[in-house]
Amino acid sequence: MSSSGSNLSTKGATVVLGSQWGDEGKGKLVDVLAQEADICARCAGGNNAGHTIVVNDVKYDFHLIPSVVIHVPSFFEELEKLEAKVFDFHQIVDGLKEVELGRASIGTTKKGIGPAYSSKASRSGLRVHHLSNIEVFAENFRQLVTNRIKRYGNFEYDVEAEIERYKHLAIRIKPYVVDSVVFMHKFINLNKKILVEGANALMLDLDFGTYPFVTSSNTTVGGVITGLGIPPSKIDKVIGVVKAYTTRVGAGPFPTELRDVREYLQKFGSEIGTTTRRLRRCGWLDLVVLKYSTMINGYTSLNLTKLDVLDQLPELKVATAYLLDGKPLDSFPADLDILGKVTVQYKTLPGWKIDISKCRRLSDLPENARNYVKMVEDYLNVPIFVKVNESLI
Ligand code: 2SA
Ligand code: MG
Repeated sequence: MSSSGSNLSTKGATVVLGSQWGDEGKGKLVDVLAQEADICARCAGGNNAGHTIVVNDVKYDFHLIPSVVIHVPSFFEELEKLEAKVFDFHQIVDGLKEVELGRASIGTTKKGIGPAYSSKASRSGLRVHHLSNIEVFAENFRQLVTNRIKRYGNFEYDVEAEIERYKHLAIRIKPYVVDSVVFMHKFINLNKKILVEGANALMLDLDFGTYPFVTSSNTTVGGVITGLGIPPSKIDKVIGVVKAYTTRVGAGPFPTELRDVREYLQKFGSEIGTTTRRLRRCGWLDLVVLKYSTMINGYTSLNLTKLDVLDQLPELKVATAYLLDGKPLDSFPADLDILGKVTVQYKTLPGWKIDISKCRRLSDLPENARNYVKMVEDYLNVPIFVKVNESLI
């Protein structure tokens, strides 16, 4: 096991990605690594994401900073608390679409992410540079809303007031806007330490996640390239953040979800959504998910988080295979009907029943906790560094 892995590369970007269904603790790792970074960039997602960072007992919630699809008013709200392109109507449409889906709803954050990315994919979206010509912006904006009304019926929305609001926001946002391709390349060529933070996580990826129960962007390593305009050869390290158990917010398949440990994990792991305050669904660690995740993202190291949440459990289960008609599947199935039919095969490990929250080195951990870490590392064949509270060990 490597003792560190926290140093940022100067040979290319260091990327931090969520390896499960999100909320693995990317924000905490990024907070630690950012101290030595020259540049921090987000490459996907928007204000659906949520980070809780506690510094000296003060809790900060981050959603957009730094980000890709932007709800401009939230961006300023967040900046103000601390010191692109989602519009309010996208958020309204997100809610209407969920109602329309009824029992099949995705359980989105209702932050307008799906509708914003769908405007982008249908080539009718508005980009941050459109704000430099407010008349053209206004014309396109009216068209975009008209199209949505045609599709969803006449929802209540004051288009002209929104345009007026954007006239002011356009001036305020200007100093923060750069051409990200030029910006990133300048720092790449100077061999600066670049830290890239992915949003959400692999299993929520639009292409590789549990479609349609996914978000609308590429949350995998490909999203780093399309999101920032940097070539794959300029990514040097990919750190996958892995929670020592699994959680998921919203609807969709979750093979290792378990009722009997759910309350324990929700309580001791504070598993509540940062953006929507929904309780997160909880279950055992799933190595089938992590193997699939490692294949796609090619992690150079893993950061195992929240191991101390498992402290009081007498025994721990870890999913090692999905069986269909008694035979193990090759990988995580794309077909949710197949997924619905699998039986999960578990390995049971003894717990450690000791408070490890003060452990600072891997060698400080009790043997059973070290074995748990080692088992994950061996299964995935990727070096792990562990994080308990604030230190990397
Ligand atoms: P959306 O809003 O269209 O992106 O929702 C689609 C699915 O993606 C899930 N999703 C998330 N899952 C975990 N964490 C997220 N951020 C917040 C947090 C979530 C919250 O950090 O806790 O507060 O509820 C996040 N954002 C999107 C979402 O649940 C849908 O399954
Ligand atoms: Mg989160």
